[in-house]
Amino acid sequence: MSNIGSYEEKVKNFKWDDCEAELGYKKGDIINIGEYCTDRICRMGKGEKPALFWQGYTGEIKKYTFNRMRVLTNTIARYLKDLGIKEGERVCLFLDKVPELYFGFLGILKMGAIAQPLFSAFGGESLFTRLEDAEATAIITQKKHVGKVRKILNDLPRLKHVIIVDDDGSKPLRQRETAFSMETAASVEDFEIFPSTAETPSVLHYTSGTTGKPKGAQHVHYSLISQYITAKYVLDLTDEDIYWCTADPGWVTGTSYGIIGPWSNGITQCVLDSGFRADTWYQFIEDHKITTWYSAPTAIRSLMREGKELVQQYDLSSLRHMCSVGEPLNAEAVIWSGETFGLSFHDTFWQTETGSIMICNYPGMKIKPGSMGKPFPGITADVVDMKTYEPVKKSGTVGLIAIIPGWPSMFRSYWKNEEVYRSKFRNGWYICGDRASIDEDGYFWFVGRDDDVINTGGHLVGPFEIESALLEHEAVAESACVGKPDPVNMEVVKAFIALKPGYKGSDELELKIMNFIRKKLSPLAMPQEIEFMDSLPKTRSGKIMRRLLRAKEWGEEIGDTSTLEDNE
Ligand code: 6R9
Repeated sequence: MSNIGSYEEKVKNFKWDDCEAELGYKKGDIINIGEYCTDRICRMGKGEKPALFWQGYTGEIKKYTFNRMRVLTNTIARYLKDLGIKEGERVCLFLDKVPELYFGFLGILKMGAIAQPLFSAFGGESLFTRLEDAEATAIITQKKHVGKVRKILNDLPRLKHVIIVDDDGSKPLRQRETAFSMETAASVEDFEIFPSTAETPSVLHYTSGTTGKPKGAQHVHYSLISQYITAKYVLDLTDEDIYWCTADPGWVTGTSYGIIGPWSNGITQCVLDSGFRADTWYQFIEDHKITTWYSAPTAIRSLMREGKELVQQYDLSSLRHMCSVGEPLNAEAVIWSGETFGLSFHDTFWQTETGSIMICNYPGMKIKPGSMGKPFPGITADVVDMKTYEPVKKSGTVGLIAIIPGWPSMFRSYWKNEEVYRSKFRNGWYICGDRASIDEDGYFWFVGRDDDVINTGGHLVGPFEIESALLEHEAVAESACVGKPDPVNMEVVKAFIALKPGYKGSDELELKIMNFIRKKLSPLAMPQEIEFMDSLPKTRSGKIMRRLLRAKEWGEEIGDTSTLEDNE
């Protein structure tokens, strides 16, 4: 029997108050995610239960119990407090998937600051934009990444502390740098946890939009209620499970379901700090006897490419439940996983902004391969007309995915960008910015994004950020970036570029520009293909017609081009 039992029954009887009661929380109480994920689990008698099995890329393994995690998160919290970091200040985590990332996250929350997790693969410019916007006062990083911080430090006067977690003393520290090792620092048994309440800010996750800089979706400690209950009902986590979330905490999946959801449920989880390799992944599942697995379509498609034969070389019989998030999960992937593992991946849909799973497939509920499933109990989701924002009502009609605001983990603002935040709410709905339809059985079917954001392997990249960076290259006069279909990543970035006079397009220049973006932004933002053009198609008002370029890549109808500049 699954945790959720009958989906229909749960929808009928669901109350957020019951979830609060399950967590021993009453309105107005102190609620601190750091405390709930560590101290509370220990108080429940699970102090000696493993919280984390961590495996590094060299094969090194570290194990931590809930009690050890409680003490280490205290130790980090105390260190940050002693440095002078105050409640509400932003502390950035810029680390590989090392234990310090996970415990640092909870330590920051325990002392009342706001955690800002960023991918360690980010280059200087991506890092700078987000640190500057968040006005972070401290960054926690590793030796191997500190070089990127050093380069931008002079332009970040507010960033007072650069904390290096693995400094070996071999080289002198530079300005604002401090060395801290959670393992060798004096253990802090008792820490006075910051008395956060429901609306106290907790996490600031950056996400890309079509225009402007990336936006910081701001969450609060009360998000715990949603993250706890969705981890229980959707991931179906139980006390005996060994859970693996493959996501990096630089992405919201890696915090909501790689930290808060599982640990607030007192679940043992595994972390593999290495890149994707099918054989390493299967070995990891076999070695740790992983039972529940949360991954993404891009990884699943990569596994499919490696074939069934590889799967048969491993004992994966421990697996009992598998979920996916980040992009549409193709029907073929659902069917393949059923045939290959004897279990189907359950698609889940949500966003950085929603903080927790909104629409998904539940254990025990019939899966329609290719469908995102149904709204989580307690969530009212619908598809609304693109102009009137009224529910489309008729099954099969495509519109915008919309949700009634008010669930616990809804973002509370975009950092310093109230206007864009407000623009996301229409006619009493939160508008996700995705298109879908609902069938006669109430299942949601994803159609596509309603904007120009590129979804590459589950990661959203904003065309604007890449185009801005491209303009900094000496040869580039103008550019437009769109998503181009890709069998594994769903989309990859393709850049159309008009060069400055005196430059000629060549393979060499293409490579140079690609590398320029990889270093400045990240490997994900790097265009996989560049097409040089004499000029870019524009509207009469001078806006680059990305839609036209995108349609070309997807072999779609071009649609209305009546406003095209050259189309008189
Ligand atoms: C958790 C996360 C959100 C956007 C979302 C949509 C796409 C996510 C999906 C999906 C189809 C799914 N997306 N899950 N599309 N089917 N199951 O991914 O957050 O990085 O903010 O991305 O990703 O376009 O709006 P985030």
